[in-house]
Amino acid sequence: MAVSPAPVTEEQVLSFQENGYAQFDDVLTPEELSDFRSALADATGQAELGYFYREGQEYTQHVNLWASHAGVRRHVFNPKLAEIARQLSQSERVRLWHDQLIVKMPGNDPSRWHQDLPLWPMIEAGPLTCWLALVDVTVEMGCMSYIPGSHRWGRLACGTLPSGILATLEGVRLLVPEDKRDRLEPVTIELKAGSCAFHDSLTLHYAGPNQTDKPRQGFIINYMPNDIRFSGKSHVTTDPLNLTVGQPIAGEMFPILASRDQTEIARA
Ligand SMILES: O=C(O)CCC(=O)C(=O)O
Repeated sequence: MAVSPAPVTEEQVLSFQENGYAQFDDVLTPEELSDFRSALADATGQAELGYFYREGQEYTQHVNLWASHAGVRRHVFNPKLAEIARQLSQSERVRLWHDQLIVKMPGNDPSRWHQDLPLWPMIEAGPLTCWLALVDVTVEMGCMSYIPGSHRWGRLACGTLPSGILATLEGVRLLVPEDKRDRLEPVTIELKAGSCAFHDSLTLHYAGPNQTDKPRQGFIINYMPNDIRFSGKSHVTTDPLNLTVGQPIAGEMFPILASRDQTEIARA
């Protein structure tokens, strides 16, 4: 895949820093989107690939398809998306943390409000997520919402509340700093297929239920700046790797996808 300059403006970087998320329209060409969807259909049709798969009430998740399917890998390594991640995170280089094909089936529940970082085995903050729409994603299908500025509120104790409470904004009020409670104004973002939104791993986010009869298909690429260290927390991506606490999360499972130094970038 040819390297093309990433379409990131200074305004988008500033907006990401201020709000903790940013929207990018039409990042994939129609050809890229169609090829990506075909590759995903091929990968998910091969049970023998042996990647992590989970069906839940909120969505179905296929994790790290990149590692076993070359067609998917070419799109996960897309230099355009990775360079956006690098510029938004203001880092020298970004690595792949993991990928997820995420399908909210008709009738699936809301994806509860949470931050990503407390769920991940990382000492430092800084990772970020690209949520790419593989189909047009509307409010009725359960598009994503973000709470602007919440990435500056530190790691919140999302996991300590009874299950279900965080399906509503009322639940979020129990978590956030007291002076923010009465001023929670989520922004909901509908995306056309081939468009995406990036969010910081500390940004509170949520997706509504799928109230349509069509699956809501999205693809998530989680990136991390170099130099993020392992905290010891269990995670499907790091569990098989026997990392020691404090060790940088690096190596072949976490390829460099964008760098100021082009020679460091991994090839799909
Ligand atoms: O796609 C969804 O419904 C939720 C996605 C999510 O939580 C995430 O990107 O971290």
